Amino acid sequence: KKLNIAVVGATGAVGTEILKILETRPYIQHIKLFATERSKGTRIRFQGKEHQVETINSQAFKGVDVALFAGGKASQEYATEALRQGAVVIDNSSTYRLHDDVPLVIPEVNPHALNNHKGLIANPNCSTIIMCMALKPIHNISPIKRIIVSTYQAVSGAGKEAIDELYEQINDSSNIQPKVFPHQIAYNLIPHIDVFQDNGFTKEEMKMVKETHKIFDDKNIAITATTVRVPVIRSHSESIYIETEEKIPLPLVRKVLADSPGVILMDEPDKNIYPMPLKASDHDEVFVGRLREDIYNPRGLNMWVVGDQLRKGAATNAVQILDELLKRNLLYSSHYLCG
Ligand code: 2RA
Repeated sequence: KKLNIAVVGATGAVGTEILKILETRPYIQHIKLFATERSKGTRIRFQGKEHQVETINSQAFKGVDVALFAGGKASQEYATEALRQGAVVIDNSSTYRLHDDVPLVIPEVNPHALNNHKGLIANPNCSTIIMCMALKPIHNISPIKRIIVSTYQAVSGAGKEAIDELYEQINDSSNIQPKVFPHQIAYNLIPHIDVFQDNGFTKEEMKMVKETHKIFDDKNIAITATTVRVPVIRSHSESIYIETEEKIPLPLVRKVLADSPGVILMDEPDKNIYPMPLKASDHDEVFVGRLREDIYNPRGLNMWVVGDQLRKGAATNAVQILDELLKRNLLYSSHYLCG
């Protein structure tokens, strides 16, 4: 059976990528595109047909098999309504990620979490996905006990307006009035992503802690994160230090990473080859390089990881969740089950 799909937030930075990836999938019968009032009426070509972007109405999800929410406020307002109308929901917002009955899934890492889904599946935060893709193959050899991560996050992680803001500031630096970011982002770094929490960390930093615990099903990993916005258009980079329970020889780390689906080992420093945002952009894989054993701790390992956060960090992962649901024959919503 082919599917009726809805994409909510179809005209935003993540929504646009979701459509690009869905375009390649053979299982779509019909697509409905939703966005806010501002984008109403926009025409988008998808699989050879023109579609008009609509705003969500009370019957929006009738007959929809799967609704992909690109993120933001729409999830809070409409995800449960989509479920009620019988759709399986794949949600890219942070709203439901930590709910006990909502699987938080990276298909290469914890696909089994889908088995008991109740209709709503959450897509993890972009920086979390990128980190977990690089770390899970290592965690499988010897459990990771400690993670210290600093991120270098592209402006597109904050949406389309954020990209415009960076270009505007570069084009005219005489009159800068930050709107999306709390400070000028051009020629600057901002060590502040999402809101500050009582413990001094930002919500983005705590997402990396809590979501990784849930995805790895291991609350004992001591994780500390510093998340930084950088004036890069696309692809997040992460400097990651880990400590494993046992020492893992570096050649073995290289081998498991090179063999991991969705990961590309890019680590030939003698040839100036290492991951960079410009190289990773528009790719679905996560790139890992600069692998080196810590000088002071034989169980310590440093690495540099880069991934396109709009692709594997958001859209690709969401569509892969749908692929995985189909593969496992798990495409039903709780509403459907209850009749
Ligand atoms: C960011 N992690 O880059 C966010 C997007 N979900 O701002």
